Amino acid sequence: MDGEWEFLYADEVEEYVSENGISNIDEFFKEKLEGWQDAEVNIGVTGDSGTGKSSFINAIREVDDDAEEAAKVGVKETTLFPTCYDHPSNPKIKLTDLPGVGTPRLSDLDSYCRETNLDDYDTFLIFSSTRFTKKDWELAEIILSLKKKFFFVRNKIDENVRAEQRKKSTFNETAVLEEIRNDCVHNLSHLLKNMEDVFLISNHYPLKWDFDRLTCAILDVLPMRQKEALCLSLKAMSKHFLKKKIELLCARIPLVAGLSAVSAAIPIPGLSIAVDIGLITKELKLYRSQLGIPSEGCKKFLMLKPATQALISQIFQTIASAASLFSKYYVAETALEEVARLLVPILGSVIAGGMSFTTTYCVLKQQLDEISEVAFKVLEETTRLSSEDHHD
Ligand SMILES: Nc1nc2c(ncn2[C@@H]2O[C@H](COP(=O)(O)OP(=O)(O)OP(=O)(O)O)[C@@H](O)[C@H]2O)c(=O)[nH]1
Ligand SMILES: [Mg+2]
Repeated sequence: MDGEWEFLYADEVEEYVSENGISNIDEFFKEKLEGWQDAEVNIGVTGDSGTGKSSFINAIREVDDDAEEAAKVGVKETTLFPTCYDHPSNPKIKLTDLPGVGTPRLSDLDSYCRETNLDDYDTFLIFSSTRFTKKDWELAEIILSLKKKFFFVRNKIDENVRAEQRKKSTFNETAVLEEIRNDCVHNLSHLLKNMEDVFLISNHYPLKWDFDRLTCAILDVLPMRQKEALCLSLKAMSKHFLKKKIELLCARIPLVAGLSAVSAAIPIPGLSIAVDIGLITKELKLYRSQLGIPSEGCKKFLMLKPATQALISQIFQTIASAASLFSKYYVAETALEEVARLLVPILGSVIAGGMSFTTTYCVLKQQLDEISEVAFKVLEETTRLSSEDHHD
């Protein structure tokens, strides 16, 4: 676990409880849980003409280059004016296809910055498919002066790897990548500190090289609200990204348990507690969709191994009867101690000390663990199948 997301908005919750006690805390929890849906993220994609900016936007939006809603891709200069594209799963995630820095119409940086309104973006990706140019690093310096982050992206790595494969009988992919990385870092030495600060990607193979590391790095530079928005809007295509999602969902648990306990409606048979089952069911459904667990019977589901399909069916049954999770639930003393030690100081003894909170907290944590385990299996199987497809 990163540590960073262990308890989402812990400081703000603590401040709220110390100032207001639990008065209207349900509204406060709700805002903290749902607010990410209103957060806008604007990513500016820039770099020389033909480096693959538009193709990247299509890849991250998971649309084919020839789809109607795709950014136009071509061998001749195609992006002449800034064009904004919404992410299909969340229109508040915006990727702007910026014209290349060196295009004749905007050949000097001043007119480029004027036309592109750099202030509008949260972060920038600067693309190259060969060597980064003087204009690229001059633009990076301007972005830095605006106190914004940028990422250097060296695209079309598939072409380099393929060319090298043809040339040498002793082909060594790692050496090719290192050579390219070294060259970029050397070229941008005054702007880059580490070899990892440049991202080697191919839009045509988003599962390979640094494509995933790049999406995770973008997440890491965004403020929490936007980080949540982007993390919960992009599909997890790698174990690393899936882990990021799990960490975020886990960090929501104290908020969900708190809200469920204070707006408790349904007493659980056999237990002297009341929880909001509707809220818990909603959170379990969020785990399922966020972690890529397919619906029973759909195409993706049918491609999976029978054992994985059985685990998925079990998840659906559990979600459909969330209340039953509680009636058979026993909260171990160690869990009680953990909640008391870690969460009472933040949430206050009335919420965190209550049985409803602790039980809901433990149930959600256990369910998240179980669904996560299945999610890793699903990802592994679908990734293997799609790479087999590629080689056919
Ligand atoms: N092999 C390979 N080709 C790519 C990759 N990304 C883009 N291309 C190709 O490179 C060409 C230019 O891609 P675009 O996405 O249109 O480039 P752009 O940076 O948007 O170009 P402008 O709009 O002119 O600034 C197209 O033929 C793409 O198919 C990649 O990762 N690998
Ligand atoms: Mg373009």
